[in-house]
Amino acid sequence: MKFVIVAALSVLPALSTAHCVAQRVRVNGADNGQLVGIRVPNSNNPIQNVNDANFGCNFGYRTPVSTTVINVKAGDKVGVQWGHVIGGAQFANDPDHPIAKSHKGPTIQYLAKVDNAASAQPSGLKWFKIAEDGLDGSGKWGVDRMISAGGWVDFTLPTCLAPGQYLLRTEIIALHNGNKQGQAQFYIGCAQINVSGSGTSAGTTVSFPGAYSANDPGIFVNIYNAQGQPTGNPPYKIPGPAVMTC
Ligand SMILES: [Cu+2]
Repeated sequence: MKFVIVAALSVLPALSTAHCVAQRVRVNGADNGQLVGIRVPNSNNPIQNVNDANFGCNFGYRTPVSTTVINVKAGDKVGVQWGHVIGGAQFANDPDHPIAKSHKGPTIQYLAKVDNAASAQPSGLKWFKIAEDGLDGSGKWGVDRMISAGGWVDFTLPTCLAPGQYLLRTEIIALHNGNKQGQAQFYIGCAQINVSGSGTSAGTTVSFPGAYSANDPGIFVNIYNAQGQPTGNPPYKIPGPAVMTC
């Protein structure tokens, strides 16, 4: 038995980091490619402090950071792909790719207007929400749908969105430890986009850090019952402002 225990411990470090990282952007189904037009952190570790100075676009980017700004039109369908590690699966049949199934929670998308999406600094920006996917009536979470879609989260850019350059802040909140304050996991990435169109609108803006608090009912929340099964009880209130409408 001793042998078995030692063998199990030796694989724990790899398996214990069942996290994820955003790494690809597609527009109307056309994939721009790995690490193109998106700032990708070297680590797949989450941020847990909602007041972290890097809550805007995460930190420790894989270098060189892409200089690509992805052209999109208001109304386009945009998708971001998440994976367990940069490159996707960590090994063949990786059960934690694109993310561990336990990591249930919402997927959320924000935009911030910038002068130059390739060079813009993420701190001090004004973010507005353009899409979100939380808990539906069948007990499925945004993360469940992301896993079913091979790591992709697709959403539609508002048709009335004003043209210009934006940082697209893509986020997953993993709530498996959300019953303990400060233990929700925030996965964040920022894509660099240039929107064309004739719209004039934006949504209600918030700051990151600033928009979330550790005791927000969508962050400090128990989503599993005493048997470790998802409680699956809507309504679940996704953190942040309302999604922009046209
Ligand atoms: Cu994790």
